[in-house]
Amino acid sequence: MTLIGSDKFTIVIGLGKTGLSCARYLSNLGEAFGVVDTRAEPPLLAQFRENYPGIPVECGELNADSLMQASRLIVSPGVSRDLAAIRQAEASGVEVLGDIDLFCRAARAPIVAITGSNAKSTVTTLVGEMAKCAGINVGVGGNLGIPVLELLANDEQQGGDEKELYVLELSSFQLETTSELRAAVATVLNVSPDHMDRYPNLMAYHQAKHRVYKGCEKAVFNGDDSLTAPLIPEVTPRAQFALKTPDIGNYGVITEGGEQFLARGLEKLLPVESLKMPGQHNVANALAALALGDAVNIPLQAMLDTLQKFCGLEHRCQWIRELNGVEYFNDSKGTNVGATLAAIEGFGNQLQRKGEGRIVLIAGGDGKGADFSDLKEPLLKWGRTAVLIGTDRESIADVLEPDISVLRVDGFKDAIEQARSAACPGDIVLLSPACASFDMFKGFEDRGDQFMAQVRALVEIEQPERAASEYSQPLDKDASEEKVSQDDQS
Ligand code: UMA
Ligand code: ADP
Repeated sequence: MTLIGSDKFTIVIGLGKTGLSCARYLSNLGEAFGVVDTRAEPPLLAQFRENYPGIPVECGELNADSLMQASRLIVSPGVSRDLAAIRQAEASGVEVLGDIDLFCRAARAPIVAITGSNAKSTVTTLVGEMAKCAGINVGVGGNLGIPVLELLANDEQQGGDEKELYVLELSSFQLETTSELRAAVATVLNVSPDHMDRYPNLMAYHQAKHRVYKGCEKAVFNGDDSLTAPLIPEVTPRAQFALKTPDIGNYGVITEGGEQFLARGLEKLLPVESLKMPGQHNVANALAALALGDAVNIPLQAMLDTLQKFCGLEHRCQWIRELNGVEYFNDSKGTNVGATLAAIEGFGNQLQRKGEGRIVLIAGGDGKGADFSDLKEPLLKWGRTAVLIGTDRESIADVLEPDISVLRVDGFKDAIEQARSAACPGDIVLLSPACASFDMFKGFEDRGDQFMAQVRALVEIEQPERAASEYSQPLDKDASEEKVSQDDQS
């Protein structure tokens, strides 16, 4: 890359959404910059050249000599800062940061910073909706989809529409390059293995997540997950949320007269029953949102009103339809084992209360180096069969067979057909892949949209003559000891 005569030159690494937002930001500030991308033909290259005709672009393997000419590198989340060329540039004194730090240097409103292996988007959206409901001018973005610098586009940079609060979903990838967050309140919602193709071990992933707490004014963490507890100075105020009776200052669930309530200390806030989001994991999410909202003074009534309206996001345990006595759910955003476990356990408990029905799970895709063995126990307890697709279907089959019935399929349409044939009245067909989607789809939304469209297109078939009870195994306390086999599906 040929440099313009300047001692302050930024190289943006990555020509995706984040790279483009950085380009727009730097270009508006009139700063000298160039862009590199490790791919020979990054998809946004043509758009970039059209928008920024004079800006140098270098595609293909990163060149340490080029990077060392810069005064700073802004690394996109999809690129590991551990790449040799980046490390070499850093060692030679080049500053390395990400778009989040760039944002933090410019943002003037308090930041709610949210990370975790699962529930980030749900909790980020909830807190954003709570703030909106209270009439607060809030910017919501980050890993959720809108690059953070885009949130500045209308205010700090251009002098209008000043935000009063930012609510940011931050991934471990983004946090790797973030040092200056200093959030008004920060949280790690939960930690379970994910992205094991990027990190050498769980500890490295955990450490990246915990960068969210750096310099925070207050911390919120999950009392049911010790891996989320912040390692920060004792003087920093902190609150816990957990699915148990809370202590003073913490958030939890109080059971009274057989009814459950969301609670803050001894104060009952809202019957759990009035939440629209399904499943116990969403009770935890509601408590986390309340704790975060309180930390930045969102009025309580606005938070409670929001909790009673918010139905959850698309592709997260989303109900699609009922057909021949079988309910279909889309949990395409279940892209890691932790998320799929939450879905199986949530629906399994529901079936158990009902006293009939099992789960037909459609799973598989790009496993990102995950260990799938934790899926076995809940599937033994609540599963009928697992229909497996995608690149890593064998790795999943390896941990389930022979105790759990497994059907391997090639196409998605076939997977839905097989799941439909395997399901009995009272069952749930659940797409919760425990894997990323990129081996077969454009993304989790594409996978979920295709699933919903194909499920909606299924036509009712004549009910088999035998009674539902002949098909469904009752779910009782000993169900965990039952072995589900092919024999169960006559
Ligand atoms: N890539 C290269 N070479 C490059 C640059 C990128 O091969 O030089 C590849 C990456 O490996 C990745 C893809 O291109 O496969 C996109 O990477 P990117 O950094 O350009 O991504 P953006 O388009 O900027 O989108 C990123 C987040 N993507 C990733 O972290 C991979 C988006 O989160 C986020 O919404 C967006 O910034 C705005 O903040 C997506 C995601 O999948 C939804 N996140 C992961 C997750 O949720 O599990 C962390
Ligand atoms: P993220 O942004 O962290 O991926 P989402 O809110 O998009 O989080 O949810 C991702 C997946 O995690 C979905 O499958 C959802 O059903 C599941 N999920 C949501 N909340 C929780 C939770 N508290 N614990 C475990 N899984 C959860």
